[in-house]
Amino acid sequence: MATTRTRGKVAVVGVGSVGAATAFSLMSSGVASELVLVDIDEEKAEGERMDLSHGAYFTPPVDISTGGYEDCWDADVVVVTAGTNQRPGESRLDLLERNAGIFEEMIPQITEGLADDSVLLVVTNPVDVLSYVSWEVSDLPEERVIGSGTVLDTSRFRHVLSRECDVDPKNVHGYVVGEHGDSEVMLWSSTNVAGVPYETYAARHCGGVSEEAKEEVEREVREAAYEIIERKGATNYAIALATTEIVEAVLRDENSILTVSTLLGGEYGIDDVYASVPCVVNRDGVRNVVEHDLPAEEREALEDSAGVLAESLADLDY
Ligand code: 6V0
Repeated sequence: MATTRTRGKVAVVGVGSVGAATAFSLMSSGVASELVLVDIDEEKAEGERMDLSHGAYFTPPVDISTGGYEDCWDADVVVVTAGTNQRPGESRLDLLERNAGIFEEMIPQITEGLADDSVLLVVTNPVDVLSYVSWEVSDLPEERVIGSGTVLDTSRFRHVLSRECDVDPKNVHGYVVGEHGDSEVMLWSSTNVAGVPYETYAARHCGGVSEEAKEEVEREVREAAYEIIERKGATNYAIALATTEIVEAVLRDENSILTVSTLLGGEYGIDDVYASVPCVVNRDGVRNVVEHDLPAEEREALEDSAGVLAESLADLDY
């Protein structure tokens, strides 16, 4: 049964460029009735609080404060964007050791007093590995530890295809799965425009799609973050909107299907890694994984991607 509470308290831990944009998005969308901003740089958190508060006149009512990890304990959702970000030319997995150390110290302090129905949403990269680390060091049930995963990449994929076909991205259905990173997999076999298989739609309405064109789409999606970081030093707006979408799915008990990163236990032949696959997301976190019958090529690519993540976990001795 759907809950009646549709707004709630959201804690944002790490209010750098991603955390601040996320707080702004959560506030503008009206999904959060209470926002608490937590950062080791307390002055930065306070500056963001002041700036956001001055816009409260224009948004649905929201109570914004700053605090410490203990102020996350009664939040409905704790969004973690704390850590260091990707430097130009650096892969997400290069960030691994730096951010894993931060998480091992920080997450237990966030979760030691966390309410039984709170959901922990990890955004910091490498998001799949850090979601696993968070789950391991927190003692939370797996369904309540979610990574933002490839929700952003799925949105990028739909955006690129919608541009190619000149249709609203909302009418393009296709998923990016696996690692949020270089080995991610675009599920072309199930991609469609308004229910029409993508290749059929493209052949009928936009001059067809060649294998080279598909590779170009994949390259654009996969390298989007590098291209943006090269130009502005970080990515923040689209991930903030993607994070808001996930928080909404939780707070509004939506049962939305989103490619969040979740602990796989045999689904798609993958076990004991966090990776993104389509999941039903609601007030309890991940309700269930949606299993596609993948063609061999996509299944193998997804298994390879999970293998990359398993190797990273092994490097960290998890
Ligand atoms: P940033 O601007 O450096 O902000 C990070 C913030 O975290 C800073 O304000 C720090 O003071 C703070 N911080 C560091 N350690 C702690 C701690 N222990 N407790 C509380 N706060 C702390 O980085 P930015 O906001 O650009 O990126 C944050 C993370 O998001 C990085 O790991 C990015 O790689 C990642 N992204 C993830 C995406 C995804 O799709 N999952 C997309 C974009 C960025």
